[in-house]
Amino acid sequence: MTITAERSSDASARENLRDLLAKYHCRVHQPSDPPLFSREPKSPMQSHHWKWAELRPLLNAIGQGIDLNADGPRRTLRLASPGLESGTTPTFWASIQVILPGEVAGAHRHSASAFRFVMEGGGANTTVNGESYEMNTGDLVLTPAWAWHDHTYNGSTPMIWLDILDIPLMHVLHATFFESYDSPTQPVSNVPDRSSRRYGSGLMRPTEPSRDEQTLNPLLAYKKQMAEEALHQAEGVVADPVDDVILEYQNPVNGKSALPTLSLRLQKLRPSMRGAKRRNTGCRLYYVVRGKGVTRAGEAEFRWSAGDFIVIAPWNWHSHANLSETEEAVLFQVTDAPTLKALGFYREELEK
Ligand code: GTQ
Ligand code: FE2
Repeated sequence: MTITAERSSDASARENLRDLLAKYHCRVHQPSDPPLFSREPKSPMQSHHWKWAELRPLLNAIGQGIDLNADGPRRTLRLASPGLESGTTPTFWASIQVILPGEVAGAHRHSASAFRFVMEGGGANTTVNGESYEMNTGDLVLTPAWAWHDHTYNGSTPMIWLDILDIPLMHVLHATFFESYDSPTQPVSNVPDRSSRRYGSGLMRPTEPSRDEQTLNPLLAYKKQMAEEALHQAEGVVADPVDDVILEYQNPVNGKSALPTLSLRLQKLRPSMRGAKRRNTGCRLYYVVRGKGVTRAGEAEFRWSAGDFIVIAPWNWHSHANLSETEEAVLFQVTDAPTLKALGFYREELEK
């Protein structure tokens, strides 16, 4: 018997078994099924670049066109990467939230972890489990899984921030929980910035963290000034060959990533920096805080400047360069590396 004949008789045997097995909610692999494995990741997702000049008018359009009811969904512009059905990466979504003077984004909680990185404006407040944190450009505020949160804004011009949530991961694990609070805002406790007072120095911490503080990150807000100062101090010490000077916002109790699923980072590409190439499982999203540069990802070349976003698809070779000889470039980076590492799926390669 030839090999082709064997294959086709095996194929028809499999096909013939299909209905019998299906009756008992079982199946065998069919020749028409996609292969279980590939030699290396084959993601339908493509790396992508969103330019601030193109996002800005879209944000104005959703600001004018979409209502924000205090008990309804948020007013957000989602970054939907090419090749994915929805969302920015297989595990997390990036959206830009627009809030107008006087508005309230009402209180709720969900099993997805989230955070906000303020892109423009200031003076909004996010209340997280009764603690209230002011949001100004460059600040980071966490809303860990299942924390009540609402946003209020009393400023005079529209304010925008980056929202990241691990929604696709929550969906694929069928672990969605959501609850609305019974009024638009929650009461603020008499120590409104408790987590900052206990953990905000980044150097010292309470000798006896409570049980709750050890479960999820007990530090809810990271101020721009402290993060930038830390990054400045790190300059001139050993740098990353790809990302140059880079620091992670850490959980001060266990030294791990700020959220269990996501690592949040601030990095500086020094003037004229030309980085090495890397590829890794999982995705990286970059938001350009300031500066000008170029990122190469797979076959693509993205020339970026302040306000742009770049996402790197899984296992795409990527590298960065700062195009200025005098100005530094500062990027805020999010990666789902903690998810992949926790599950044994993390790999990376540096081009030699
Ligand atoms: O601000 O609570 O972009 O619940 C998506 C879901 C923001 C939020 C989003 C949310 C929020
Ligand atoms: Fe939310």
